[in-house]
Amino acid sequence: MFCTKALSFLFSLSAFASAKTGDPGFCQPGYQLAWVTFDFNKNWTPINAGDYVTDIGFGFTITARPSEDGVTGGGPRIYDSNAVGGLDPDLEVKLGNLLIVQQADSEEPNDNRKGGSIVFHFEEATDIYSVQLVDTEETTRVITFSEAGRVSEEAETVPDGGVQDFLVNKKGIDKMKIKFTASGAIGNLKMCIPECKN
Ligand SMILES: [Ca+2]
Ligand SMILES: [Ca+2]
Repeated sequence: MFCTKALSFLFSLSAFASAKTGDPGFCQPGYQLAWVTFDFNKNWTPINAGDYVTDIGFGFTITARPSEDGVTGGGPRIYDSNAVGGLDPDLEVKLGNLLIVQQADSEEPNDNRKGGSIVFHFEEATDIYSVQLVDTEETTRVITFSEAGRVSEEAETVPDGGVQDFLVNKKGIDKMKIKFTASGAIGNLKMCIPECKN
């Protein structure tokens, strides 16, 4: 399992995230709340718009399963929300890279109008604070799997061009599935990662 020492950038963001969420006590002792984005992998190699990602090295792998009209490159595709003039202006929310389920009839990145699922598979049971949802338009479900079982919750609809942190607030998650009915994207995950032992 990676730890926070190697993640000074995430580390500083995580302090900001804690301050912003006002919940510094969420993680257990020896763990720190980290704001994991999809802009760089663990080796600080930039992740590019249009890439399909399955493992960026932060303690989980990602898979994507499109519903009708979508495609998967194994994992979700990257949409650069800082760009302008992309295929879906609703996703140009200036939050760096977003994860999307790719629509089949577009060569350029575009989230599938008929939705699909993005699933995070955690290497170790992980405490998840929140997941950031963008432009979901219709019903989105956040489904978590842990030793305690499966919990499926409905996230509030995020309007065109909107951004919302969905509060997951659950411990010991093995797997988390975000199920979009229509369009939608994921901006970040706030999760607990261990501090390094010397
Ligand atoms: Ca779209
Ligand atoms: Ca939209």
